[in-house]
Amino acid sequence: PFLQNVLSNDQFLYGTVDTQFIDENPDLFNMKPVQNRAQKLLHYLGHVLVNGPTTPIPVNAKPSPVDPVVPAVPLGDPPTGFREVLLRDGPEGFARAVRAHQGLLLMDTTFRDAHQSLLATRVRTHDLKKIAPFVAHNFSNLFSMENWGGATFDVAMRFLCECPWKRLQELRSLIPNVPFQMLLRGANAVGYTNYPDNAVYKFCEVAKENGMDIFRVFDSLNYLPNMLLGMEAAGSAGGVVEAAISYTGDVSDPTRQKYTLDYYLKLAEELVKAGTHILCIKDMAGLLKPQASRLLVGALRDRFPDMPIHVHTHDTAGAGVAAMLACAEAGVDIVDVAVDPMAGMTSQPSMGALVACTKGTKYNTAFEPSPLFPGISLEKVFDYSEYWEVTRGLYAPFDCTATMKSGNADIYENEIPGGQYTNLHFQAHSMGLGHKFKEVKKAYVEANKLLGDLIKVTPSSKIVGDLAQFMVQNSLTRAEVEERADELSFPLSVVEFLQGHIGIPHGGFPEPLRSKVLKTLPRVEGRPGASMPPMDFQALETQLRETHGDDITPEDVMSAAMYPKVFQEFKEFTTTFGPVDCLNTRLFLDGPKIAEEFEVELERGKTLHIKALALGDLNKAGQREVFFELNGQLRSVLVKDTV
Ligand code: 3PY
Ligand code: ZN
Repeated sequence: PFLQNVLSNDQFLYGTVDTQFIDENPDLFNMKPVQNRAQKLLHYLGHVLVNGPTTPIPVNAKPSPVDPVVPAVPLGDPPTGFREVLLRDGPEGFARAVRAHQGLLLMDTTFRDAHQSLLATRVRTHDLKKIAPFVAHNFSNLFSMENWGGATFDVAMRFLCECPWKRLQELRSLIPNVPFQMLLRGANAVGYTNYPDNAVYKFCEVAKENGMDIFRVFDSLNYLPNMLLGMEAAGSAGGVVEAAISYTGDVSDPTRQKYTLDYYLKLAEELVKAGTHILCIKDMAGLLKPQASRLLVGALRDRFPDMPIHVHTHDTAGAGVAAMLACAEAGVDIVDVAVDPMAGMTSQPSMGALVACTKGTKYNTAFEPSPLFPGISLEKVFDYSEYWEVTRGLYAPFDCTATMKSGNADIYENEIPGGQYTNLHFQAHSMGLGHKFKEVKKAYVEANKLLGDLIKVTPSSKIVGDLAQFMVQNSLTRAEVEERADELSFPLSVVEFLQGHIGIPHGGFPEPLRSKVLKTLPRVEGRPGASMPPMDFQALETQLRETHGDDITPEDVMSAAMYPKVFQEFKEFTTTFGPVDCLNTRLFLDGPKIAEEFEVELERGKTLHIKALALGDLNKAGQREVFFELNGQLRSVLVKDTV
């Protein structure tokens, strides 16, 4: 309002007043609009009280009423870790130090893949921030923490109504000593489809500026041109490039002839030639058996003696710890684990198990190879576990264990990635088709064969899943699909895959299926991003400023570049409901109870004291008045009852 008065005052604008001081100090007018965050949050809480959760809740369970206790952290800076080596010696020096390290290094996936696999990616920054200082102080010797990328970017905005960049910034300031790692879907960045090249480059640049260190780059078809683009983008942003070979099939089974040891070695050769700092085997479905680990890691170790090798797996069948121990014996440098209560089943193998099982061996993480790397203490893993066991309870509405009671060795047949296995299980149960899950998995196998036996990971796994669902819904067998391919209306994702929108699969596209489905539809030749026009970031920024006002950041521009509609809805949501990321998870998901008193910290030193007082009757306009006490004063909000 003040700004408007000044700018509409004729005497001020055109009169003889001396405005030199103001002319010379334009900063005087950098005024933040009144935020009214408290009132917006009351509006949100009132809305949840009246209408229930704003985020879709797949499981009929409430967040646990028990609050996690954060273990104590000593005063002062956390000990130094590998990040110091990285900042000092750069990606090459860092890779050398990792390779030279004696013993087994761990990446902790608790902040990303573990909850993506078990809790539908729903863990909020609020709960990550609380335990972050403990991690910095007690796990300074981790190789890295995976805390970003994959599905977290999309879910943060879409379902948690929080900014993914803010998560990265806040965690970075709380954990300065451990390298951060993200999952980059190559030319798909953090999305489900190919982006123009300049969008992938810019994304990596902004991620690096916000504190990201290591970029695990994969392509869902292991399509080399897409991988090279992602690697180039991560590398030129100054990041550590970890090229990841997505693993499928079984190199220990001589009858499996498509994805052989030779196939993986040749791909690794290309990635090493392209200058990757670290080589990763990304076993997204948990198919890497101990014997296959010995063969694959053993062969890579022989071929690339100086290259750090990192293995990622999922524990769906229950063989994850055995496989990771076999990898360690075969010469791997780093394996992925999750804290015990966030491990197992479709998540990573347990950190505690790996630490305990390697103790006393030369692959140990728990004894002192050097003063800089004192190793991981099992006692500290127990404390970390205690926090997560209770925190996991807050996410009961999303917990896969509501329906899934165990892992399953059938992944060796259906090859479904961990996160997708949980999703499909959820979907089958929520449609009342829980008893048909086996059928869905069988259809997945058939759909994969129809498409020519693909590497299956985001987004190719979704394409296979969409085709499987289509087959189940329409009671189609593989033979029927093949026969009637020219008349069926396939899911869009399948058609686009066959058009070449995500790249070219190993062994080429399935024929005659492709020709029958596409008929005269256009086909993308070669790498999809190469034929896409570059994204105009300047125009995008201008448009965002017009829509949302001037506090658009370069990070916002990247969010909108990746997910235009999701970003738009996220901005609209927070404009109405304020910074809901400040609410604790129970309040965010389920709202307060009447008479409940609680605190909301908006920022350091600015805390709201709120009490939910009462819910009014329905008025003629279909609204209810919700009464609160805010910092001792009575406030009310009117909420439309939509239930
Ligand atoms: C992702 O792309 O999100 C994955 O976790 C793939 O494994
Ligand atoms: Zn994974």
